[in-house]
Amino acid sequence: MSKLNEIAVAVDTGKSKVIGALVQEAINEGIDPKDILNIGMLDAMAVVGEKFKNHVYFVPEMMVAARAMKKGLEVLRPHLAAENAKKLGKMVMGTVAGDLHDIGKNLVIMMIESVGFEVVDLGVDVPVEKFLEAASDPDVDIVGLSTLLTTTMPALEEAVKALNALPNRSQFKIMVGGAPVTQDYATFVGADGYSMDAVSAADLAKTYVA
Ligand code: B1M
Repeated sequence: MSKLNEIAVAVDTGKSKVIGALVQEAINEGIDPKDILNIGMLDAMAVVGEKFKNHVYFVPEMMVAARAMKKGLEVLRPHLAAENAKKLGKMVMGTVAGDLHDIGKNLVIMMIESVGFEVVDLGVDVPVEKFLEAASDPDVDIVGLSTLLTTTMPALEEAVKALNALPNRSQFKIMVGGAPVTQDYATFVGADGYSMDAVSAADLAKTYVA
């Protein structure tokens, strides 16, 4: 079995104790960290989601897979190297109220930090008030909102509407993303931008401070 397959199996079966060593071995073998992320981990997580949808896996299996993914990311993080030493800008980001998913948000944060932003992580299940308070910091260039559940899309809409009503609205951009979010939906709720993944989120963030 290839190292990337071993990593994928470790995510799928929630092997959080061994995944860190596997990721390190893959790095030592010279495998591109982006392949470790995309092929080893993200593809495996998509399989976990499919199994959940098809009632092969249930919440406990999703939880152990998520824990393994996080452990693997801890080792991978420093290898998704910084492109920029100087600070490009400041972003605040959170997962909206009612939603506890944070792997995607954390990955977006990791990528945006890696291109030179300071990112303040507001966490998960973030109430509108917390987004508003964070956005009133005059140094903030971008407010990011993530959601993974169709049931929490209204919470995203509510938060974006409230952010749009802030008196300092012209000082920051609003970026949204997450599996159920689309460009059309982002436009509909009044966000400035949408990205479908962490790499394009970092590219988009750079355009806002260029
Ligand atoms: Co949940 N879950 N989950 N879950 N979970 C999904 C999202 C689901 C699609 C599974 C399925 O049915 N196939 C489904 C949602 C269905 C829907 O809404 N239509 C679902 C459900 C139903 C639930 C519960 C309701 C289950 C239950 O309790 N019955 C429950 C809800 C809890 C809550 O939030 N209130 C629940 C719970 C959980 C766990 C806690 C067990 C765990 C989360 C652990 C954690 O995050 N710490 C979990 C997991 C792991 C998943 C799946 C399997 C994987 C999510 C993930 O991490 N993906 C997921 C199925 C799937 O996605 N295939 C599923 C990898 C991650 C890197 O991708 O988050 O999409 P993603 O992020 C991407 C992009 O979306 C984008 O970039 C990221 C990186 O490329 N992106 C942005 C994200 N945010 C962005 C912001 C941006 C820009 C881009 O700008 C600001």
